[in-house]
Amino acid sequence: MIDGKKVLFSGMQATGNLTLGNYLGALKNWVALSDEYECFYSVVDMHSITVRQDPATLRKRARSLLTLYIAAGLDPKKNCIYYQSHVSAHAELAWVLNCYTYMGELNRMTQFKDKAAKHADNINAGLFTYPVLMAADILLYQADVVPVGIDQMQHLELTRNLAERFNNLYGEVFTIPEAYIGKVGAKIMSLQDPSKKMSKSDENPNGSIYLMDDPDTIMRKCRRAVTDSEGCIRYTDRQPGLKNLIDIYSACTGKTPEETVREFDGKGYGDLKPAVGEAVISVLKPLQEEYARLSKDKAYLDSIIKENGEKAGYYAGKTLRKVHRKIGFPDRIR
Ligand code: ATP
Ligand code: LTN
Repeated sequence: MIDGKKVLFSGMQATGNLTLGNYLGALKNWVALSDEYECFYSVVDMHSITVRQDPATLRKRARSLLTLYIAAGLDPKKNCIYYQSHVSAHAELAWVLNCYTYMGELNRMTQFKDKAAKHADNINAGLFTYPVLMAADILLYQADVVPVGIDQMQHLELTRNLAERFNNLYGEVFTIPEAYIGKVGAKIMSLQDPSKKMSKSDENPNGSIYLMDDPDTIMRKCRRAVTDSEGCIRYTDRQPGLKNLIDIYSACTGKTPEETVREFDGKGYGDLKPAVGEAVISVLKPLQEEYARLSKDKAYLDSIIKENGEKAGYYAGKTLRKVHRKIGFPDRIR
């Protein structure tokens, strides 16, 4: 609890350009929850280097992601929006937690297996212990709730297990966090292959709608989305491409999938696809405009980065000191 409010933590990696999946699965929920909780939203740049990055690009993308958080509607005066690498307690707690995590637990992580297969030439120890750093992120702020897409559930389970293991050994040190998965949009699939999630690191740019895509591009990608030959608008796992389009439309318009199916009753894919395009455009247009405006205001962004980095450091430091005391590290001499 901070000032009588429950705490929320979440983060995104500064790798690649954000997709509509990132927005509907995560960012949109962040905004919806931001009044109710005391929120920490991190640009997790330390996670990004588990895959090789070009330094100049990483720096640019990290700033762009932080700007997008604000452009999407998070008020940086109320929400702590900051760079993970500016708060050294993340690395310090991750080290401690590494010593309480079993190899077997990390071996089971499906994201590790996927990423290791994708980057076979660079299966580094950081990629393997990635979930431990994520646990440190969450536990440092004593977060009650963590809004993520479904793909992150396994990491969140590990975080809970680590927190419980630690508390069993040392008393009530960490709050046990809960995942928050949005009802619609928790897993947006690729427009070209509806068996795969829409991903910012997909090689096929037609599979993903990027948050910065212009209206023509969005329309073209929606019209070309892979569907099926049944031709009838239903919401079923047998028609995964169509189901995904219904999910996107519903998430963008605030309707339920059932309402969407009713709206398109008797109509065909040729009606639905451009409607999905329009719905996406109307969600992304204000976000893009705000992003363009904010990006020009260097002094404002710099002040946010400084103030929020310090605020995060304050809360993270409190937890880290408690952990150090519990595990038997000597007190600092003041
Ligand atoms: P990458 O493709 O590089 O692994 P990513 O697109 O999966 O990245 P992350 O930075 O790992 O993006 O995820 C940021 C947040 O967006 C997470 O909460 C994740 O669950 C959510 N997310 C990512 N892709 C989707 C998707 N297709 N549908 C819903 N949520 C998603
Ligand atoms: N692993 C997450 C990003 C992430 C995160 C976190 C999400 C790092 N630390 C803490 C929620 C809470 C991902 O790949 N999407």
